[in-house]
Amino acid sequence: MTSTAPAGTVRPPDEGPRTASTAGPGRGWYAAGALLGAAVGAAAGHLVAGLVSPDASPVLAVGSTVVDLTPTPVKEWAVARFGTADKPLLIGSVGIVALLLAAGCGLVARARRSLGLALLGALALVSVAAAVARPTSTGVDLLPGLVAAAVGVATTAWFLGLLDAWGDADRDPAAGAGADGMPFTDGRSDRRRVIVAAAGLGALAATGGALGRALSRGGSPASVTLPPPAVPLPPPTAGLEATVPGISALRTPSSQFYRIDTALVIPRVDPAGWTLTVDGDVDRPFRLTYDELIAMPLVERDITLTCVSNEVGGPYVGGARWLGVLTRDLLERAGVRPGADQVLSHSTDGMTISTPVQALTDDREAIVAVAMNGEPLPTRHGFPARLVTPGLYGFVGATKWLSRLEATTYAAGRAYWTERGWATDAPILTQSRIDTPRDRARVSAGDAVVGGVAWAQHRGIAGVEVRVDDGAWQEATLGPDAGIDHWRQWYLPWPAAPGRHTLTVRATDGTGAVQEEARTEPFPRGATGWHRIVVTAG
Ligand SMILES: Nc1nc2c(c(=O)[nH]1)N[C@H]1C(S)=C(S)[C@@H](COP(=O)(O)O)O[C@H]1N2
Ligand SMILES: [Mo]
Repeated sequence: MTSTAPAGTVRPPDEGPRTASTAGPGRGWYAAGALLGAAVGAAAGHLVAGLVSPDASPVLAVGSTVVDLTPTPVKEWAVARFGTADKPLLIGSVGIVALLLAAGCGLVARARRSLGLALLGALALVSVAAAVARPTSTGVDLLPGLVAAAVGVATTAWFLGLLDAWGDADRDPAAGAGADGMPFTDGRSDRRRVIVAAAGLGALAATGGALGRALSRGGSPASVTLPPPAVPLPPPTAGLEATVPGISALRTPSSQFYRIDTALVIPRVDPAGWTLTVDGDVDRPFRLTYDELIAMPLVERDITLTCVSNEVGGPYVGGARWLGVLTRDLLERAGVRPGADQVLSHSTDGMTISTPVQALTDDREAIVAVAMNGEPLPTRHGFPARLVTPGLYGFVGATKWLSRLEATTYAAGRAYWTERGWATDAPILTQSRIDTPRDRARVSAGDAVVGGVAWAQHRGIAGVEVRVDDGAWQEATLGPDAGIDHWRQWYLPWPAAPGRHTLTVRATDGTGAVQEEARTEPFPRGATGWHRIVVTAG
């Protein structure tokens, strides 16, 4: 259409190079053209997804499928190596691979136009398949990928048409001259047109992508007001952090709280449309709105969460004060039938987590939490509601963006992580960590202090001991007690002699059991072993 050569022009037989520029656009231009077309298509898909279904965005849908298909050891490695940065890295890698494949389609299209464009379309359809295969998908999830395919192929076809025109003009300077009145342009104006078009497509892709991102943001924690607790705890006591520099705070600020989940885009759930369903093997299934949930009696609980993937000495543990409704109240209201032994909890993003009925109804007082550290749950920690089960690792008791509690049996339904080989029953193992000094730190000889945290949720910490080199175990001083479901700070003054020292810590839980010494990997039921660091005093 924008070609300067009339439609249907028959190219002259190859007359061989006439001037240096007779080659027209090189292969790189065709690769770049398809890459740009694909980027514009992906941006269009992202934009449509932002309007109708954020998770169905082409790149994100493929990314989520990659996460789900990744073997457990690789996932563990990624979490250990990159922490929360594993998400942007994954999205980036999926995007780069997709763009490289698109560039390849451009090279094919240079020689065989329809084949190249068909391959590009097929590439986009992979994202449609990924979006539809998501556990939470609905018919509307087809749309973003289809739009991406159509826009991507059409844009690429148009751009490659411009390249053809440039090539034709280079081969037949007269045609180029006719267009802008300058003889012997060798397709220079076509070249200019191509460059402007490329820049335009780049800008279009960036704007569409950004707009789609803005659109996927929904309800926010700032929009809700919570009633005071019916069963409040005494105001939080001060921890050791004021007196022992470098020790973990007794209560982890929400902004510093670890985050572990499979969500590429943090689900943004509008509390106005959200409901919590309690059903399955129950006598009286019911559904609550957000307002109905927070109108139930709210209790305050100090609970430390721990991820099963946490290595000895690792960071995936944090303590907070939560506000929520007892799961016991919810399950009693529904009337769980005698045969049910598992509650399968579902999240708005399709996660399933399985928790023993026992743990959700006994005196440990698990809750459906709506607030953390005195504020509505942050979006990344599960707004508007999440499960918090004292004593169980997060993957079996801490469902974020909770939407449903389904009473069932372990025999009847398997949860996400169970499918991937993790333990079905995973109580948190006793652990202790040295926060200060840091591993490999230099400390001044003389009056040093060793300090850290220890946890054995729902058994409590009875004592912590520290050993310097091969010396005797020394009893550390424990910090304030925030209950058996919370971690405990500890410290030990240490008159450090000059030189290199190994410091080891171990805890004893409330039942009198000493923390296991033998080192094991986190998979499949949590790491055991004593935390040990090396420091130099001088
Ligand atoms: N919806 C959803 N909930 C989830 C997960 C998830 O991937 N998706 N991960 C679980 C795991 S493995 C842990 S350790 C905790 C972490 O909670 P946090 O991110 O608030 O610290 O959330 C749990 N709840
Ligand atoms: Mo976890």
